[in-house]
Amino acid sequence: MGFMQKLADGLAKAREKFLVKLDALIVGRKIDESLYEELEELLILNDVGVTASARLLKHLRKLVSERKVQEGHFLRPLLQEIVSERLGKPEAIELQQGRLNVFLVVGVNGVGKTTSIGKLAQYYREQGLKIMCAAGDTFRAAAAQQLEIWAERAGVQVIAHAAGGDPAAVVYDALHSARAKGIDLLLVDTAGRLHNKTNLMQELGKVRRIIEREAPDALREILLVVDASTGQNALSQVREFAEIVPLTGIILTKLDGTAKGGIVLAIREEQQVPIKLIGVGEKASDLRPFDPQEFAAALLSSKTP
Ligand SMILES: Nc1nc2c(ncn2[C@@H]2O[C@H](COP(=O)(O)OP(=O)(O)OP(=O)(O)O)[C@@H](O)[C@H]2O)c(=O)[nH]1
Ligand SMILES: [Mg+2]
Repeated sequence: MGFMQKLADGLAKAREKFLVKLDALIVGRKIDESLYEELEELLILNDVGVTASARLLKHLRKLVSERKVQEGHFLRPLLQEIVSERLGKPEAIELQQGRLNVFLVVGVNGVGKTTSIGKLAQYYREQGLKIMCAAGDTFRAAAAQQLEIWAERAGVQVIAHAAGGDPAAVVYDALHSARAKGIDLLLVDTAGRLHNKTNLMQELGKVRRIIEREAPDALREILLVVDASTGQNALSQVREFAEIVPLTGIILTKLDGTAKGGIVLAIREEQQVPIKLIGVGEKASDLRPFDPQEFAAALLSSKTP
């Protein structure tokens, strides 16, 4: 199965729900003020958010007048064009060869941090890299075991301490072990934390400082995992985590489970942090680099790939 097909399958819920409504709205109508208003409402209902929807509509009006379009059904390809343009270029994750790279993975409870680390471990292992995972979630009893299951599947080592320990100590040990073993990539899992719990957020700051201190220049990515089905709440998660650690990218998970894909646009328009990876399922191969063009096509193209 090709990538586009898999992505379209992953986005099937969002695609069906949105496209059926979009087509019902635009097909057979003339483009006028009330159509724009209803379209804006539809975008807002699909998690695009008020700010991003307004910008999209402004862009759409401009294209419509430039191209002298009058029929509603032309709006769909125009929207696809606008969405892929506004989402910009893909932002790839790049590793430095021949030295230790560290990814710190953070986010609120249950968004898919551990699963995404498992998927990343498998992906990079298949690329021939030496991978290690650090079980920085010492909070939840079963967290380390969950990581170990993924790691075993991928054939990579996990550094873990007893539950209740200090995550910074786990990370400290993992960094030293990774150095000694010539590891290319260390993936650091962390406990799910609510962004309004100050002490847990401070702990995250500490983990980051340990990495910067023990392995200067190794911290390649600080990835915030966000569940696509949380809607506009995702925006405040990005904002709050970015205040504690300098986020380099977002992993947007569970896009397969949401009937709304609009959060991708809301994040893009309202936050500085790029979406780098998307999760469209629970299998190891269901974590993908985020490609705006492909995403726009999978969501809006009339041709199912
Ligand atoms: N459908 C779908 N499920 C996902 C995806 N990513 C993760 N999940 C599921 O989401 C659930 C939670 O995933 P975890 O990886 O345990 O999340 P977590 O952020 O580590 O959770 P805590 O450690 O408890 O904070 C699991 O059942 C995963 O299989 C995805 O892209 N799509
Ligand atoms: Mg976890």
